[in-house]
Amino acid sequence: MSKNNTHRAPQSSQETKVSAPKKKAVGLEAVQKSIQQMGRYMDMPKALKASLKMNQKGGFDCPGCAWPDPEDERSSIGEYCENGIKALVEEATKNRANPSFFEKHSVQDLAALSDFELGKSGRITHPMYLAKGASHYRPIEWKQAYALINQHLKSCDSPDEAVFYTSGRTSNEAAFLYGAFVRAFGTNNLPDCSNMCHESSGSALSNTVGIGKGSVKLEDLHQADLIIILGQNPGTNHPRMLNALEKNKMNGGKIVVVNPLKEAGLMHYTNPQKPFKILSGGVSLADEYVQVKVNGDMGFLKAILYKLHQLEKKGEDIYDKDFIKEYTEGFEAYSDQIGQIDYEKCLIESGITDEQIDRVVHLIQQNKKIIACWAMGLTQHKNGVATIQEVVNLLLLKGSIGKPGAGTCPVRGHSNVQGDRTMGIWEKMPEAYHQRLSKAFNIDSPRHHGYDTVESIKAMYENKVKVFFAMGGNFLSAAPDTDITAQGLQNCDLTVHVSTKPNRSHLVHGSEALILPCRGRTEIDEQKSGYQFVSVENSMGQVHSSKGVLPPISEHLKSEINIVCEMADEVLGTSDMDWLQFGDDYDKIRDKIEEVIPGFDQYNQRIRTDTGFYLPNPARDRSFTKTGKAKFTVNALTDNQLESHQYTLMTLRSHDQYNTTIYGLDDRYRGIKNGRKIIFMNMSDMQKQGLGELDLVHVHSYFQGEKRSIYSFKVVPYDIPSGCLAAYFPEANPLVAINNVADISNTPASKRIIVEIEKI
Ligand SMILES: Nc1nc2c(c(=O)[nH]1)N[C@H]1C(S)=C(S)[C@@H](COP(=O)(O)OP(=O)(O)OC[C@H]3O[C@@H](n4cnc5c(=O)[nH]c(N)nc54)[C@H](O)[C@@H]3O)O[C@H]1N2
Ligand SMILES: Nc1nc2c(c(=O)[nH]1)N[C@H]1C(S)=C(S)[C@@H](COP(=O)(O)OP(=O)(O)OC[C@H]3O[C@@H](n4cnc5c(=O)[nH]c(N)nc54)[C@H](O)[C@@H]3O)O[C@H]1N2
Ligand SMILES: [Mo]
Repeated sequence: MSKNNTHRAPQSSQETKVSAPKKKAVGLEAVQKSIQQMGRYMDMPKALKASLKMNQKGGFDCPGCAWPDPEDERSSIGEYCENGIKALVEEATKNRANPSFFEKHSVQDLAALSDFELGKSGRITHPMYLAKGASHYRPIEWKQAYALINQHLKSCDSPDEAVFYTSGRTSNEAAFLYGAFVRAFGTNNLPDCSNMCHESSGSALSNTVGIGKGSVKLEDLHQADLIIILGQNPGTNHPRMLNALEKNKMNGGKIVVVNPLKEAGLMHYTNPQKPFKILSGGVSLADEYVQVKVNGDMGFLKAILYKLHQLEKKGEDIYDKDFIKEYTEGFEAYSDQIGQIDYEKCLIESGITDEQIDRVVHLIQQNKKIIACWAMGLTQHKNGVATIQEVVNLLLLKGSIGKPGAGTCPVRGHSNVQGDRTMGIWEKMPEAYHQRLSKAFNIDSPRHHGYDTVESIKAMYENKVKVFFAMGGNFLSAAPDTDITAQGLQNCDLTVHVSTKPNRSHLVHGSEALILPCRGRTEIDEQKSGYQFVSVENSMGQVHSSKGVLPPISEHLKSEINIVCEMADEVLGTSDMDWLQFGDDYDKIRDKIEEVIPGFDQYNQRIRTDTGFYLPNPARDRSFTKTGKAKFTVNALTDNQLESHQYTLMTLRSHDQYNTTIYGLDDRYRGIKNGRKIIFMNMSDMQKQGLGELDLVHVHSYFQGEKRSIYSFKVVPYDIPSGCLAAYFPEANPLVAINNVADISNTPASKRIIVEIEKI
């Protein structure tokens, strides 16, 4: 592929500056940055009005991450964080990508903008259409847009020639109806962002404790004796989690952090809402910082488990033997295997010393209520499912699940990604769902599995897909193997994006393309039956309502629900279901959800309470799997050894982005100003390669004999284990080979890319 592909974001031209990484997170500077963002991109009175309703009872759910809100007291000055404000500002911006914007800029022109500039062009105001061979998007009437979609869907030889993607911001109501429409149309091709995110957690947890979601509630974090945080950067990606960690510390809890990077938010937190805390300098978080190598977690966990096994054998009382006996199976096989593990190899794999292993073992030995939190640092690896199963082994040994202050805490990403899955956004929903859906909608829901994200890309690349439809998201930039994904999208006859803001997926399109603009979470949604609210499920399985407060930015916008209803009406016109009724009154959707999805009894009543309700969670009640037992598993130790000129590269988020939406060009906590094409590298590795700060390099990845490259990245010396590198997502995505995926979950292994560095 050439170096100038339009589907790869160009570099911003500003000069990059590097300073020492921060040792503390949040504090007054975060408040300052929030106010700055509001002032720059929004009208201030509107910004303040919206910020006071964010995450409040009766207000709207922050469109950022899925962290839960406190059930009791919520801060009256603002139940949000710096990055929540950035998410709000991004949606409620005063900038507009209106028809004259699209008239002025051809698709080619827009592709020359960086992702940051493209996003800052503002909210999309009208439905837009790119005709075959045309250079510019032009406005189109909604009716014509639906007719075009219908025409293309009808021209498919089979419903499986269409793919329907979902990003995780979509509400329960919209996701449920969308899933129903796609099944009524006749396919299960419902890839979603979760396939690239916590799919490994879902696979590992379903297999071991019988539910693919976490088991803890917010108050459990406050009460835990010990919280182990692996592969997660909450200071940036879930900042309100730091409040929970602060409470835990105040209650005498301990925190172990396992991460190749010493992320500021894991080390020290200054709560911006407590003046006393600001003056006193805040609270230290990590009691033990474990600097594993990238994907060294399996080695680390096995080293710990081996030592616990030895101590138990010596007669120390480490395991919760009653729990193991009553609630688990597979302990013998697990125990045999861990007793024979090569401990020295575990140390080499993890990069951790025997002394530090002993200190962590001591903490685990002393404490009974343990929570493990994790995110992408564990899931996006070839062995991601196995590593998470090993985390579960540790919790099971200590009986640390299904009791207060203990359990599994996969920290979810998008604000409703968990709800979307509950609602049926999955390419392989179980038979019971299909049966109930078929009855509720008078259809014959197709049973054969559909494509997940990676399979969709491959099918598009192989010309097996004619229509690609996306409910939100930025498929091109979020997906692995950017060049292959771009080709796949370009192979389609029609690509359709329901979006709020312009993104690169609009610019790398099928023969024809549509952008359908929708209302966002922050906006008032009025329909025939009056003002509507929607509902979402947070990271801890709590379902609550969300009601917008700002006037929609354009009268031409539709809600995602309206778009699904009107499209369904057009495409399934002959069916005997009245789809339009759902758009008039969202209570009617919730009634259907109650019919189809377990746990939503009296949905319309219970959702109208202040804090909503928790979904049933068998693991929380110690009712595990079909046999009733939780499963110990035997997982192989990793083998991550490389040749001396090779490195393991992880892709991660800066402090100034929301996935592919770039809020700004800085990464404050890591000391980066004005730079996204960055490679973080250990100083000794830089010396070995003859590299100085901000020298330019090309990076080449090698996978199954194929070479992929990214060009002209700047090297930054950083405290990262030797042999490991880090770069930002999505700039480094062209390096992630489409077949470089996690076993079982098929999640792209975007945290372990084997690369070589070429100095230029
Ligand atoms: N502001 C903001 N909030 C967000 C998002 C955002 O982009 N911006 N994205 C949302 C989404 S969709 C998600 S999924 C979450 C993502 O939240 P995170 O998972 O926290 O996001 P990443 O930046 O991918 O960070 C991964 C962390 O794992 C570490 N890591 C990488 N590889 C390894 C490894 O092999 N082992 C260990 N132990 N650690 C490793 C990295 O150093 C980094 O600290 O955040 C959500 N919230
Ligand atoms: N290399 C690498 N790749 C990764 C990751 C990684 O860590 N490394 N992380 C992966 C993860 S965890 C995830 S979740 C995916 C994210 O993948 P996606 O969810 O596909 O990507 P986002 O960047 O969150 O999508 C942003 C777009 O959503 C649209 N949007 C925003 N709000 C709304 C709304 O309310 N409604 C609608 N309809 N549209 C809206 C806007 O147009 C915006 O441009 O990326 C994955 N890709
Ligand atoms: Mo995610």
